[in-house]
Amino acid sequence: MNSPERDALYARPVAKIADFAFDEQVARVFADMIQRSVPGYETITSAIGLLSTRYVRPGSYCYDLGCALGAATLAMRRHLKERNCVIIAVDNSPAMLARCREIIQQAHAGIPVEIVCADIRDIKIHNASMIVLNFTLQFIPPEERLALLTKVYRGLLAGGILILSEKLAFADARQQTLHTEMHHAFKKAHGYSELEISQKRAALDKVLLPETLARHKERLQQAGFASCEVWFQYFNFASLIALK
Ligand code: GEK
Repeated sequence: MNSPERDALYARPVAKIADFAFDEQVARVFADMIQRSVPGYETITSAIGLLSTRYVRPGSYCYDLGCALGAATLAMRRHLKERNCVIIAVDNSPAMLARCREIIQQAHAGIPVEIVCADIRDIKIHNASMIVLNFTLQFIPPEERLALLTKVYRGLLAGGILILSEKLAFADARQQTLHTEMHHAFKKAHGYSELEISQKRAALDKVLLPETLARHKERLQQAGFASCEVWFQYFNFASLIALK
């Protein structure tokens, strides 16, 4: 991949901040934005590749739900050479998917990738040995999350894996403040200004709805998952492994 365009979308004062949307201008800078905004993003993405080697079964599907530019898809594909399986990468943003398509085509050929423009709440999921929700569930209205995770659970083969990565909220006010401020410190350390941080935060306020780790674990259990564990956390960003 060429080096990504630098994210400066919120660098200038904006009179009225609109809700964040995955449009063409976000798609252009997304690769840079997510690396500088999500602590541990690269570690999580590369671990998704490692996990795929262990979990993906021949003749099955891997789903990358909310694939954005396809980082998790590419990580899995790099590790799944010559395994008889297909990756299904789904996103409902045409702008993100147009770039995703280019990136996947430029990458070295490997197992087939089907790129699907759809809402992940509407697709069928079946015969899956691995499903990835890498920072996507947080954009689904909370009251619709259980139905989605139940569909994910049902679509997985026995012994299959879900990787669920999310921004977290904290029940304890001091922890919430600490993690929020440390996340902002992370963003500052990666070159974002106070103005960029506060304007982006306002844009995401009604769009990205984080929940507590306890709530996620409870819901995964309700959806049917036999076990789930956090395998990675960096401030208020965590990734869980749930097993069927
Ligand atoms: C990565 N997983 O780089 N249906 C389909 N896609 C959706 C929906 C929906 N209902 N809601 C949001 N999206 C990626 C990063 S980004 C995370 C995922 C972030 C898509 C949305 O269009 C965007 O591409 C993605 O979910 C979230 O590993 O921006 O924090």
